[in-house]
Amino acid sequence: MRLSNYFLPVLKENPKEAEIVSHRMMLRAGMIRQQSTGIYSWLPLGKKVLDKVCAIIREEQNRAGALEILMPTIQSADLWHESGRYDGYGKEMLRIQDRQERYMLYGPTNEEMVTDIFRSYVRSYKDLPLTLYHIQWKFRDEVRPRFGVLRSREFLMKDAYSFDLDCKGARAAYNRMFVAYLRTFSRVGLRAIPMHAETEPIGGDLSHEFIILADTGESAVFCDRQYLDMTVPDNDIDFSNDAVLATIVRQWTEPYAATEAMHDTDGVWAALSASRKIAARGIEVGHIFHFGTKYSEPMGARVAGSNGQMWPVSMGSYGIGPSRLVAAVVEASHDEKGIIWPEAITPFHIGIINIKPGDILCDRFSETCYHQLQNAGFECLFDDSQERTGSKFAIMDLIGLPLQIIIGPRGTVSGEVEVKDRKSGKRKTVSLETAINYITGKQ
Ligand code: 5CA
Repeated sequence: MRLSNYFLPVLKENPKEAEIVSHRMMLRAGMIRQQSTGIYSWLPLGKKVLDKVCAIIREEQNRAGALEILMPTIQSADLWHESGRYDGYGKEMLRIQDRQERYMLYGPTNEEMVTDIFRSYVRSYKDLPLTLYHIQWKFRDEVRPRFGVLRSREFLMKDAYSFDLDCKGARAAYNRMFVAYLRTFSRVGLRAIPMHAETEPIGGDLSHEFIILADTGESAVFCDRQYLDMTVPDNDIDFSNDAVLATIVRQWTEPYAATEAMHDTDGVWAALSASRKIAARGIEVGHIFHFGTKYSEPMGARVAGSNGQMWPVSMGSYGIGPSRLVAAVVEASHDEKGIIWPEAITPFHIGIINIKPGDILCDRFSETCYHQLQNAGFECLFDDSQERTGSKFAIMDLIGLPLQIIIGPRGTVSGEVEVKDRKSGKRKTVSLETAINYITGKQ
């Protein structure tokens, strides 16, 4: 992509409404634009990152055996009357009336709707286990929307829902999602710690929040330092082996980890040595729940067991906020100059800066570099603009692509370009050929 053909509305000044780094940098890098309180548009650079995050989430959901569907954003209030949640949900729910004066709502979550889908088709335990998920916008009229897309009113959610004949099956489904979450967050470049958590307003008796440690996090969290060294299961993990998954979940839940609401200052925490205690702030990027028959019972989602008797299915729900996750990555990975994208979700792999467009050698080198890297499958953002050199460097650092190739008149006369690693800031002067071979050889 040539910058001259792109839409990258970077801001020179720090937007004053942005209190935390991720909000500030996402606005400055032209990733998002606020349209109304807690409601954002995603501009090209932001949309690319969001799509990459969703692609990783999808891969891991599919690997864990979940099936993708797409449910609407607008729901009928009738379903929520059936589950008994319509009144209790309070002002967070955006309630709408259509032209027929039917009561509708903009979905804050989809337990009711997915339970309705399930009960319409599934009758037998032979069709279980079943886990359905979708990635869809949600609306919650939060009391305090803030920090940009970290806590917005409209936000993207991946929500999965599991259906099993009994509690044992539901626990296995919970474990599959638990392990899928460990892998998902690790793949986007984050260390997420599963912590015992409250179950409201979804309900149930077992729940974990996946938390990223960050000073700007909204909640106080407490955990064992051991979590920072634990190894995430690799991609040949067998999701059909319940015993293996249960062992992994046990390992990842044994060391102490709790959100403020569940924190017990006595017992295990008190016994931990001071050097192992982490009392910090955290961002919740995922939340999983087992709630048994809370929805299947009142909504009549029953299946026949092996003896023919009908049972309400045992359910769980599993959420990740992809839009929040993008901001969480920025919180975790930046420096004073801007964002530093992890390889897996960077909007472009390489930034190519032509310092002097119009100069014959600079143009030739830049074009060769751009074409060869694009052809080798790398996504490149090629700054072919007439901006000042300082400003080109600042923008490239701000948008945080992992690798930069800087092509200027001084180097090109001796056939050389500069390769800069965004994270370490280290620069190397090498021939154009060496630079291209080095990068393409990394594939
Ligand atoms: N139905 C369940 C699980 S599918 C549920 O709604 N869980 S939740 O309320 O915990 O939300 C799931 C995830 O959505 C959270 O972990 C968080 O990553 C994201 N999320 C929740 N509220 C917001 C918000 N206001 N802004 C951005 N992301 C949010």
